[in-house]
Amino acid sequence: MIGVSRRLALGGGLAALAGACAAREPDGLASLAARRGVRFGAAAEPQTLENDRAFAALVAAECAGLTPENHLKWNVLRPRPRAFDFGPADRIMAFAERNRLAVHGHALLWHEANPAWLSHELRPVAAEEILREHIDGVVGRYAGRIASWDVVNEAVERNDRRPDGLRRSRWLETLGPDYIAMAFEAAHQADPAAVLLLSDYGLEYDDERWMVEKRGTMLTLLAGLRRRGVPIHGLGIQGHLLGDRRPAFGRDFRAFLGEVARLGLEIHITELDVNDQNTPGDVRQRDETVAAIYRAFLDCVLDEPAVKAVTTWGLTDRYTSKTDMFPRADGQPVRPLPFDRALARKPAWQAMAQAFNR
Ligand code: 9MR
Repeated sequence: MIGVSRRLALGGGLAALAGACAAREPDGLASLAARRGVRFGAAAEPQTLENDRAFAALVAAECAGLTPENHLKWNVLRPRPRAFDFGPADRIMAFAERNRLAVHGHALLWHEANPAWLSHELRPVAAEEILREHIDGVVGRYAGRIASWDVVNEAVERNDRRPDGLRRSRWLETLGPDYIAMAFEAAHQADPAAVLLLSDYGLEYDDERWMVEKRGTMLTLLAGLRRRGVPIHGLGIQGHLLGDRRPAFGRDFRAFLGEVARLGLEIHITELDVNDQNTPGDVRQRDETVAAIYRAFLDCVLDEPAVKAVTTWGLTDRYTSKTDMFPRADGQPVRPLPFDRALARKPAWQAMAQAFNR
């Protein structure tokens, strides 16, 4: 006779095999995306998931993935040197595990959201040790539980005018360009199964000169890392789209995705949203504009089989960092995401669903 715990374990195993989850909506974005081999997820914070039950249920119904929006960043994890505060990250992990959401870790190295002590302590003699201690501590703690990581975020900045196009961050200044390879190696050692990404913004539009150039820089960087055998598995394209310009995701962006795939890399869309700070029209018109941008973008990226994940930066207009970062001049609330503030599906949701169904 099989004992209760054994039966539960078997049941859980079968459900996991089928990719099933009781709370997941059969016609939700995660289910639609899964049919074409793409994981749909969203970024969120532990406090909103814990304090807003309707929102938490929506995340469980519509998502298969979850990105902690802020709580794996240095300023949260590392308030003091040599100490880690995993409290908030553990809480969001617990939510993800209860709801069988694959977690995407964001981000191991970034030039923003760092504690003040880091720039004082980052000297050439200590920097490599600090980097390894952090990555080993964080990736090691969640090994086997965090499916993929933004290992280095926003490493390219052409305005910094280096011939290699790399951003002049504290990491680069103290360790040189090899800090990138070092970070990937440390992450791979701490969790050999995790999918490791280099992630960036400003790669999407065909008609923005600086983005055209940035795509070139990115390809050179990725090809170099692959050639050297650095354990990098994918490119994260943030996908912060603009609600006041033509959705020019055409031949060039599509070709770029193909080039990345030819390097043997996965592509994840890691922070998708549409900034409607300057989108003209009433709410209905703005929603249609935003929806058309989601649709054009997803039609382009889903055409590339290397695209394995699509994550929106938030899920509902109720909780979006765009509210503070890009408020509208007319005082109207921003509407960058697929669900409105009442948690109802918007035209952007329909556009995403159609793109996944196409
Ligand atoms: O949405 C995030 C916001 O709540 C934080 O205050 C901010 C600084 O940590 O970071 C925002 O997320 C950014 C992400 O980490 C990296 N890409 C740009 C995102 C902002 O749109």
